[in-house]
Amino acid sequence: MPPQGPQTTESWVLYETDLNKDATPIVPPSAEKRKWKIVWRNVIIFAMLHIGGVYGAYLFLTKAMWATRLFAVFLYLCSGLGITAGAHRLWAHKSYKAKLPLRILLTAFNTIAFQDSVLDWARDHRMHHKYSETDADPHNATRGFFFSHIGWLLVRKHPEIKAKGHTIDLSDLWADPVLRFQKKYYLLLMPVACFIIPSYVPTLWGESLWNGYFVCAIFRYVYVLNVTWLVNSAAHMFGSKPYDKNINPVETKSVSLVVLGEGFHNYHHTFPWDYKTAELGEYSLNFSKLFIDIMAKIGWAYDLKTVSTDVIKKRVKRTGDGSHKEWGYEEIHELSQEKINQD
Ligand code: ST9
Ligand code: ZN
Ligand code: ZN
Repeated sequence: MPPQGPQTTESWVLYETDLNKDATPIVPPSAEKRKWKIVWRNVIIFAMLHIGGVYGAYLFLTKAMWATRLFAVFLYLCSGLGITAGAHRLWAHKSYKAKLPLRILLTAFNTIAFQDSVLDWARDHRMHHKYSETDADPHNATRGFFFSHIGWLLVRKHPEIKAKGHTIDLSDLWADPVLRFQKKYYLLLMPVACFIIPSYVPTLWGESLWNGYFVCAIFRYVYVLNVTWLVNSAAHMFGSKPYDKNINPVETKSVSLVVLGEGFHNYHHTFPWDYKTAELGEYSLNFSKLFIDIMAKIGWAYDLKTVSTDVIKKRVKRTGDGSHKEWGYEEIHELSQEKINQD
């Protein structure tokens, strides 16, 4: 039986330190009910964006020129890397370092993605890791799929987020002039990068501005938002836990493919400093790793952090759920068989 108790950050921290690793997996308790302060402006904007996104998907599949379709995919990859290789792995987790040209490139890509400035994104994400599955986690997945996917952007934040926010140190990010520039001019840069340029460029090869807008701006934007949100929702719910059975995040290959390698979420929450955000980081399922490796080859990325096989193996055996393909049930079974034979 998982322990029951009021859902506060403190109580969950207590459970964590009290973990008996051999006992039934201890999952974070569900959040207590709360009174929502709905932000209707966001509800209306996101509803309209999604209607426009569905129409854009229809144009993408049926009417857009091939060059326009390819450009939309190109923008998906660029803006996706601005989140994965940029806001997430470089800035929120400092899992590698980047020279100025790469920081400028990733900030530009990140602005195309319009998920708010890197400084704001990284602040919420550091909270998500530090206070995972509690009210101080902006997209607390114990509130269910809808809340962790999009709902958290439709309501005022929980007071715990603002109360505990001061425990997050962002001085390393504020020290970067590129990020300060993005934050200062965000309301000018974002519309140009996310909507105006993506809509205009396809007219250069004869596409209509209408198709350019709905396919390369709206559909592409809504698509990237939704696949990103899947990491907060699906990747905290449906999958296996080979590295740590005591947390909610899971491994999900299908999500990983569309989020450029960010679906190995049980691994990522266990070893958040690994630049691969996955144990193996095969390129086919981890386009972001391919990108960072190429950047490292040309000298723009350096000090790539990772985790040794030995540390991973020990952790898998200590806290994994047995589903690890090399050190899972069979190896655990063999070890216990050996022990029985010795006794
Ligand atoms: C978007 C973000 O979609 C998506 C993030 C997803 C993260 C996924 C992570 C998964 C791993 C990576 C996988 C990547 C995969 C990518 C694949 C790509 C192919 N700490 O926020 P406010 C304080 S954005 C400390 O307004 P409200 C602070 O004082 C979409 N303090 O709260 C703040 O003032 P300031 C586009 C904090 O009023 C003040 O509170 N953007 C913290 O409750 C007010 O903050 C939108 O649609 C903190 N963490 O409003 C905008 N947070 O900022 C949506 C707050 O001046 N957001 N404070 O310092 C909003 O409209 C509002 O934030 C709200 C809450 C209505 C949701
Ligand atoms: Zn993370
Ligand atoms: Zn997570």
